[in-house]
Amino acid sequence: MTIRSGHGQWIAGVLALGLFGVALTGCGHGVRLDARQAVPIIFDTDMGTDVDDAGALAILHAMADQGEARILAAMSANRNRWCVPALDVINTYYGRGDLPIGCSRTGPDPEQWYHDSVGDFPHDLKTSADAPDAVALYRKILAAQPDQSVTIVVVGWLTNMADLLLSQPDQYSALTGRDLIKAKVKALVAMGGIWPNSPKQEGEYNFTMDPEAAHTVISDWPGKIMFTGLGKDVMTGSRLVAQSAKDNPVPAFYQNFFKSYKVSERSSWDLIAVWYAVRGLSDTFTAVTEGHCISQTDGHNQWVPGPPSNHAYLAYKMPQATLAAELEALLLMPPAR
Ligand SMILES: [Ca+2]
Repeated sequence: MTIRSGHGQWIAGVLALGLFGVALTGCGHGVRLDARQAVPIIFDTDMGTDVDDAGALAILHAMADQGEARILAAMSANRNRWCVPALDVINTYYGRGDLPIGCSRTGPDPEQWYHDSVGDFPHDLKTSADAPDAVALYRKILAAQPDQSVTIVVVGWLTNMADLLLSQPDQYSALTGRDLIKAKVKALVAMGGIWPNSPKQEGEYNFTMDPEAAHTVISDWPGKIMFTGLGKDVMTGSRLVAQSAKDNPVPAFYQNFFKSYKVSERSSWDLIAVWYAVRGLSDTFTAVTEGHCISQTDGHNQWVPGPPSNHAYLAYKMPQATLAAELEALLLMPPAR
């Protein structure tokens, strides 16, 4: 089972701020969000080891349907054969079956439970090997985008980010990976880490699954990174499973997870990362910006207070129950198609 430690030390501290958040959210999202331009975004996942990845991609599609995001691609850091078909199933349900999908050729390869439902829903990529190498696809897409425009949200291991950073000029760009990131990427949002500090020798799952990649990105990424470790106590999925349309694959994935682990709802780590990547801090979160993160090659992370750096991490402002209800409402939004 995927075990990810939480953020309990912050909860008491943010409750008072959260009450303030309720008042602000009462006015609804329409006015505020209509004023924003659609965020060009690449979704990067370890799809298949937990179910919040499916929920995260679902709400990204829902926000794209509302004009808040423009999805450029979905990428898997997990090499497992079922990951790309699972992504394709969700993209197809939301009317974006032709969205580019890339898959790591170097990442870990765990297989859990997605294949129980993939075959029940329309898709045309039958195995992860049918998708191009994620790094090549990143380079192709980034090279074609305006400068400083792309947000990358990683809700899994940092495998593809490390491989992109270390990539060399190719047919898509004469730039190295580092220079291509500097030119094109506006922000990296990375779900990972325990903030401000993980216990020694006990890093968070997304860092420890590929600790060298996490260490490379934390130490050497040439741009801004927002780390998000929030979500353990933001529970979603139960209304989705109870109320969603039968042709929606996402509740089927949640049901598989619930059955496997004998639970009826799931934490929302990855959904929160996507929400922030599209909507920003808004009245939902605050950011801790004064300091920087150092990591070790075993995947644990430490926050060193000091002057602002290219690192920040996210803290709650909205109460977690309110956030859970808003995430579930996005999960239940029918596709615009
Ligand atoms: Ca994930």
